[in-house]
Amino acid sequence: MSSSVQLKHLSEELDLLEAEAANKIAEASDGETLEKLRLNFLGKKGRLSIVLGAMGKLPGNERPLVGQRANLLKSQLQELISQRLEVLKSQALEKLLAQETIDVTAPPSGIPQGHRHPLVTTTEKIIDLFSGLGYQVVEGPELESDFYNFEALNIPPNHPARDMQDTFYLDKSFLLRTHTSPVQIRYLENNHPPIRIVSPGRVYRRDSVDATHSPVFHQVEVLAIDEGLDFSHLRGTVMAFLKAFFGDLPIRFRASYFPFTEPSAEVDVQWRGKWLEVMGCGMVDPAVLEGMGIDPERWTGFAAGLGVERFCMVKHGIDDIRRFYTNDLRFLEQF
Ligand code: 2NL
Repeated sequence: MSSSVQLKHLSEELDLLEAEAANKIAEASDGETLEKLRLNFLGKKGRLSIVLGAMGKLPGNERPLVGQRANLLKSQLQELISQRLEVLKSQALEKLLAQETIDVTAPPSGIPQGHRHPLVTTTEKIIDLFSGLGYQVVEGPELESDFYNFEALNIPPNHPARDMQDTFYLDKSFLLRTHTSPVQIRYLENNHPPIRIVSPGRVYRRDSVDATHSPVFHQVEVLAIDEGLDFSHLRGTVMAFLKAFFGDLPIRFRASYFPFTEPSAEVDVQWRGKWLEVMGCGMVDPAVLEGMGIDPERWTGFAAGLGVERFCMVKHGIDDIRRFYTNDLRFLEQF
């Protein structure tokens, strides 16, 4: 009787062990916990070993029953543990993959994206059109000497542009350039014709601020010097350029005067029924060429200058030059 009680006792113990182990293995959330469970149930001093040890006290004919059951349980638990380990491994991998996923269809972050200022895009557009005609872009200093800004351009000593009222002087000899022509004079010092250059940049004049004036503004100047250039080349270049920039608007040339060109002209485009002046131009005065050591009997040149702000205002119907400098996003975001 006592042996059957023991047999029953051991069988119950194995039932308990099976239920408990299966539960705990299923609940194990990592490899470390699983290894502890393995030692606890299947290790040398584990609970299954204890049952197997107690088996020795059973009568010989009952031992195989418990032994088979215990061995079966052992391999079942081993199988459960290794299955659980596989599940945990693949869960960890899934988690890692999910973290590394880049959702290319996700909506943008909402961080505002800036863009170029209208004066920059206008300057680039103008430069691109002349680059396409083979002109090289040349830049130079904003701080200039009287020689490059005035003297080399045939601007006489008593000319109003030289007045303290019109030009920002740093001292007797240095000033803030009033146009980008000095860039072209510097280029002529180091390069021989034929020449095709375009010079963009910031220029300074002592104007009071109003809707059409700013003491700092932007200019692009164009200069071509070659054999046989005449006013028709100037006119053809300016017409093609204005058509490419503004579209097919009526264009007219008006005789004008600049100290550095002869003859000179101002150019207007017609927009909404009004003639608007957009640039000045002319044939380079022989005195300017001669001053740069270029023989005016052999070489002739044409030049043109324009204000970037004015170009942009005419093109987009902007009423006030100050819009470009006050950084109002309601204005800037329209471009
Ligand atoms: C205007 C007029 C002009 C030039 C600029 C130039 C440069 C050299 C020699 C001769 Cl190196 N001329 N530049 C010529 C005619 C007009 O600008 O209304 N600018 C806003």
